[in-house]
Amino acid sequence: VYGIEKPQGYSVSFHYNPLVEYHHFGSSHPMKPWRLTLTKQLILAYGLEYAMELHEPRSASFEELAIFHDREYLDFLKHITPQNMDPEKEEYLNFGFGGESNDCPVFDGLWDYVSLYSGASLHAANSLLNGQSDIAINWSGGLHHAKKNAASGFCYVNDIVLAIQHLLTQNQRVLYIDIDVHHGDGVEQAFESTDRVMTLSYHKYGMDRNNYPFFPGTGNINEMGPTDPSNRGKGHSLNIPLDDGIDDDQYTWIFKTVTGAVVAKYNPNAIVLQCGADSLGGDRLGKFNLNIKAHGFCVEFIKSFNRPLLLIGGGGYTPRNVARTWCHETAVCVDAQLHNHLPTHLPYLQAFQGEENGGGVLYPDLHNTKRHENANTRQKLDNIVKQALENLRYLDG
Ligand code: ZLV
Ligand code: CA
Ligand code: ZN
Repeated sequence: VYGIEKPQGYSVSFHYNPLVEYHHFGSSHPMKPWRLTLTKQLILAYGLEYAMELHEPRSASFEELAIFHDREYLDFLKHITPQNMDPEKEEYLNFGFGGESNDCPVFDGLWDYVSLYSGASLHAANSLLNGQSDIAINWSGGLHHAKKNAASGFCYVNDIVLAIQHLLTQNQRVLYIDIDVHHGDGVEQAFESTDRVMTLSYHKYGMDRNNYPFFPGTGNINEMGPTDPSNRGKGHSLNIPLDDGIDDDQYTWIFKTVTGAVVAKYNPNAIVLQCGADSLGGDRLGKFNLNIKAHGFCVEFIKSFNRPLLLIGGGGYTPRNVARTWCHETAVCVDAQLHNHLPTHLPYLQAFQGEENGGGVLYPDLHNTKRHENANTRQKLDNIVKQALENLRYLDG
């Protein structure tokens, strides 16, 4: 704005098609694409659009999605509607729909929705590939549970796998890091047989009071992918199982210790960071106790490695805190500091007011909202780190 020189710092691109906001999973479903409207409004109200390049990507095509997904599954996704669906049909269950919880409902515009968020991740990856940006952001993506032939956990198409596949066309090694409170099982599984992708997920792991496993039930410390020594993917998945109520200090410590060791050892050419905001305190589904700045620390830390970086969204079920977090993380990318007091001209300002802990601010204290007792002890975390560093030795071959 103030002259013709290229500004210092990183060039950041923001990939977002607003059509994605108009899709609804159903009124009682926790996934609210509307959180993306709030995120975008907050980013605009703080003026962050002047510090990055905005892109409105087109939808991904059937052929682009077929690079990872089975065609029969995509055919099903493309044609299923609430009117023509038949829950009795076997393919419906086989493709991950229905079931008692109905995590993955059929809703109007499903195909448009999946191709929009996937198109944005592909476009963001492309912008890294052609050198247009150093950091590319798609808050509408990050749907890490989708399998090549099945929907799972609110995820129908795996935009992360597609974006990584695209990055692999010009990068020898891609590191995937996942700070969503759930295990990034779909991405892990997709690349279990290659050494060109390493996956690292931090998540809640364990049983609840009624002895049900926290979704998806995988991701213990000893799950490192295939163990067959002839498998190239051996040791290229690392899982960090955490317990309820983990706090800022514990999380940032374990994140920096383990992630730092992984980056040093694997030396990736590009990094993909899934920033699921359900790891915050007060999330409707999550069990952790993180504040926004601790979550954002993960972005700062990854950014400091100076590798092409793709930032994508993911879970996040308390929409106002999702918006706050992703706005803060957008600011981290462009090196901006934001005022705690929300801009007064913010549309939907009401959505951020009248909260117990700090309505009207960007950084409320989330520690005491829907409090989860901290079940993580120093000793347990030390052991996890020890085991994780030991697991990394498998990378030596
Ligand atoms: O954030 O909660 O626990 C990326 C992501 O990682 C389950 N599904 C399934 C397996 C048996 N249970 C059903 C239990 C339902 C409990 C009530 C809900 C209420 C309405 C709709 C969905 C849920 C729900 N479902 C809460 N947790 C689940 C998980 C799936 C979590 C996906 C996380 C997605 C976007
Ligand atoms: Ca995770
Ligand atoms: Zn999640």
